[in-house]
Amino acid sequence: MKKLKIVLIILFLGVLFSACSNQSSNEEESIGETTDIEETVTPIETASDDIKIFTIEAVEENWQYTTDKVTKAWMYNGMLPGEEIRVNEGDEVELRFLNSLPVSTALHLHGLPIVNEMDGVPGVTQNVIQPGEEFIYSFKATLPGTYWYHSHENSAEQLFRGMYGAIVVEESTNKNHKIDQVVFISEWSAMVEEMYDESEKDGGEHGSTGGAHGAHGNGNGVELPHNEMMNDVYNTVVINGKAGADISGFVVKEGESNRLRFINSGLYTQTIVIPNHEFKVTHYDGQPVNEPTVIKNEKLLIAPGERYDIEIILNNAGAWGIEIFAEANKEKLNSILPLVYEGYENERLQINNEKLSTFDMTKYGQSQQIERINSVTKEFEMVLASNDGDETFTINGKKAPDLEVYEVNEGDVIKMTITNISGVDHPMHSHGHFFYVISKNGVSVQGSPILKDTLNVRPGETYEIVLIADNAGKWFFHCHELHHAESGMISLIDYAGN
Ligand SMILES: [Cu+2]
Repeated sequence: MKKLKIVLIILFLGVLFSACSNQSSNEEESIGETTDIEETVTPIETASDDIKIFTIEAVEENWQYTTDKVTKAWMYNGMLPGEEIRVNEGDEVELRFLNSLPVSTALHLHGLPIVNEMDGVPGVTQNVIQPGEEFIYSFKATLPGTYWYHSHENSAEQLFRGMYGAIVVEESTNKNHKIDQVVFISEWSAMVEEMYDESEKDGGEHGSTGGAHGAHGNGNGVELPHNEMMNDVYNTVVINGKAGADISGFVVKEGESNRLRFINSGLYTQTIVIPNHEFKVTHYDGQPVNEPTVIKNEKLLIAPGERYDIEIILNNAGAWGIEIFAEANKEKLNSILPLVYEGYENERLQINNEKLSTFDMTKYGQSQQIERINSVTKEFEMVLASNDGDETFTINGKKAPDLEVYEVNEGDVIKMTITNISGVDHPMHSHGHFFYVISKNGVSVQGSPILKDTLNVRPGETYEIVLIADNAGKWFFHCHELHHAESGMISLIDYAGN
């Protein structure tokens, strides 16, 4: 059985690798870039005292997921998740990045409003950072919120191996929560790790491990689609770098104010179940919800790349377990994050026992007029589809390197209609821009304005979004299921004159 699985994974990864190795070399060609990109970075010597400086080193070290599971990981500053970058609104920030890995990489600052040169996309906004090289990422922390940084090179593998960390920009007001913590959700698989290691031994030639593009075979002529292959190999939920009973939770007191910042850095849409407590969803992708109301008995879905900040009303003392699981693969991908009141530390964790519906952000919070989004100047379509039995994923029938390019002018107000006609979720992430979600399946948003940088478009769904083109450059708009991105599901927002 194991041998069969290995064969399957070779095919699986072969397809991914061949897709991703083709991608970065040809993207440049398709969008008119040369290999060498002129980089303007602040020299270290001129950094003033007013700048908050963080040193981030990408390293290969062992990481202990559980008391008995140690693996070789690629991490930022030897930690999983990587060292948290926590700054105040208005701070000037410098991330001095050093690549001490045996492979090339680059750092994407996910969600943060930044200039194009800091976006960390090799071949588009910067040259890839070779082993031993440094790069300085600088930004002004203008907009409070929950963000994250992660690799944008060979990203399905590099995130899998541990290359992600949080960036928290704290508000100047309303910041004194007793508990304010990031919860990263991800997945791990011994089989996938083994395959990545094998491919390195083969000389690191992605694409050499097998596959031509085509359906995944199981050796008996039976084809397995992408999502079934995924469910076959990913078997461990990782919460803040730990798995199973080693997941570390929260010890709380009744009435304590709290802010839990959930970030999905993995590949699956995950479900979060807050057990037998009321809670509020205060932020989508770091941006505040207008007048969030208290809810109960609702499960929250969080897709790859998304963030949700929540506040739990702590009034039900006991030892509780927050369930976090991937509905598409619950049998293997499930976990418990402890939420334990002081005095209940030795009790057995209880999970939710109430009936749940699914949180609907289109009807949550208080509505509010956003004038700017009414004067639309351009309209685009984004049709998300798959070919070859979910082997390759496309946008408007195109895939990277021959990607869909949305040409815009600075000042445009862009209405984009996004439709998913494939059979799997596509969490679509826009670099350098937030967008307003204005309707879902033809029904206007009823509740709070929804400002996001990552929107999960599920099979059969249609959303209208409005994006204000106020940040010139070349920006990816891609699926954050990174296998899908590597198989081609990437588009580009390209400003005239860039
Ligand atoms: Cu996708």
